[in-house]
Formats: sequence, C-alpha cells, structure tokens
Amino acid sequence: MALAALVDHPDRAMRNAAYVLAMLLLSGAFAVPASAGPARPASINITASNWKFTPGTITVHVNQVTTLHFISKEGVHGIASAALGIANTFAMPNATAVTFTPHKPGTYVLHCTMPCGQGHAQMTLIVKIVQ
Ligand SMILES: [Cu+2]
Repeated sequence: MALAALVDHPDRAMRNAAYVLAMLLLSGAFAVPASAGPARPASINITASNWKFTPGTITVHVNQVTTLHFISKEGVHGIASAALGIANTFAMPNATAVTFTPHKPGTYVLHCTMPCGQGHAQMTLIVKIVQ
C-alpha cells in the first residue's frame, strides 16, 4: 500500500502509522550513507627482488591510510614518491614499512630509488589511486 494512500486512510491508527513512517523516511533513518567516510586502513605486503616488486601494481583508495610493508628476497631496493607522500623507504632482508595517505586519484609509477644492478632502471612499483 502506498504511503499516500495510508495518509488518507479512514482508520486513524493507519494514518498515525503512515505519519510515523513518513517521519522516519524523512529523517533518513533508513538511509544508507552514500559515502562510508574514509576507508579502513590498508596494509599491503610487497616483496622486492632483482629486479621487480611483487605485486608490481597496487591499488589504494583516496584518503585511505595505507601502510606498505616491504621485504627483500634479493638485494636492497627502495621506493619513494613525493607526489604520494611516501618517504624514501628501503626494502631490505629485514622488513620495513612506510605509511601514507593518498589524496589525488591517478596512476603513479615509482622507480626503485636504490641503484641495484642491471635491471634497476626498469624496476617500478605502479600505485593506482582510485576513489
Ligand atoms: Cu634499484
């Protein structure tokens, strides 16, 4: 039964019920938030080796506090991004981590910051920032 029909219902109790329902709808009591606010913190493990990061592409949401945990299986490598606010961080046999919060969507290509050998120039981590 449509709400409009209930509002004009001959039975007073039904009219009251319709009124309460209308107020609840107007108050947004049943509304699902369009945006749940900042996403929960993310944690991503990245393994470095000669000469790649695995995974080579990661996806992070705008305003999502994200921690990258690096560990190297081979050699010492590094990552940094001024645009993303990622401080220079080395991937070593001991795990290291860096936390950042991206604000601008886009695809960012981060090159290894540590001269690490013949494949160094091609060693990248692609960070996709999405809404
Ligand atoms: Cu390198």
